[in-house]
Amino acid sequence: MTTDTNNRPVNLILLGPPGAGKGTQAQLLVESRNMVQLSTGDMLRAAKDSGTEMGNRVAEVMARGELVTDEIVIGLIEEQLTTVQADGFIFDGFPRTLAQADALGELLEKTGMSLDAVIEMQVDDEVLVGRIVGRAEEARAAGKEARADDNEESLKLRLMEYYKKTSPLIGYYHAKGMLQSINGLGQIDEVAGSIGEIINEIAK
Ligand code: B4P
Repeated sequence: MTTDTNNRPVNLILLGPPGAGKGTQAQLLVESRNMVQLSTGDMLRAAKDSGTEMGNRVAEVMARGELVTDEIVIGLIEEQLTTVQADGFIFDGFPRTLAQADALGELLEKTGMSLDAVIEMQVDDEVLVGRIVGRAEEARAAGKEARADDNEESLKLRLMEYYKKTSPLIGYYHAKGMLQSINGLGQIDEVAGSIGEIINEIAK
């Protein structure tokens, strides 16, 4: 992967179904480009682990594979955007609904930032199931607890939620001229290469 940290900061959204590799690629961008990852999934899991009232409320919703309310996730992102300075943000798993997308647009405007690209990671459903079930098996083999939503039953609902509530964002961002779709089926470094090319082009 080509990296260049001297270029201007880039703010991007990683969009795709559960298991598309959004978190995996966001982590690589943090390491290679010093960008800041804003993962609503990680924030919600942290809230769950902290045992706060909000954490307890979201834990059950997430375990079932449903989306947490817009109000909660927009609040989490607003808190980060108004307190964290970064050489580019990666929105990982946010927005997931049209209301979240509108809220992000308003927040970016309010904080004087702009969105450079929305990268849609395309992966077939059968591959997604294999990856998620594989992650749960790996966790158990290592003596750890698997994620509560990494099972076939929750995944079915996560995929239904994605197609119903999140996939409309593809048309939303396409209409704004921001959508870039990539093949998310390759090896992790191949997918990272595709994302790197898009960022290098924007940051020129
Ligand atoms: P997230 O934490 O965002 O997780 P995800 O969509 O399931 O996975 P991701 O695409 O990041 O896949 P990953 O890299 O981990 O969401 C979890 C839940 O939180 C949601 O269901 C919802 O309840 C809640 N939530 C989060 N954001 C929300 C929002 N904005 N609004 C409402 N609710 C929200 O990869 C998965 C596996 O595949 C890993 O094991 C990885 O190693 C493997 N993998 C990745 N890329 C690969 C590749 N190229 N080849 C082979 N394996 C690969």
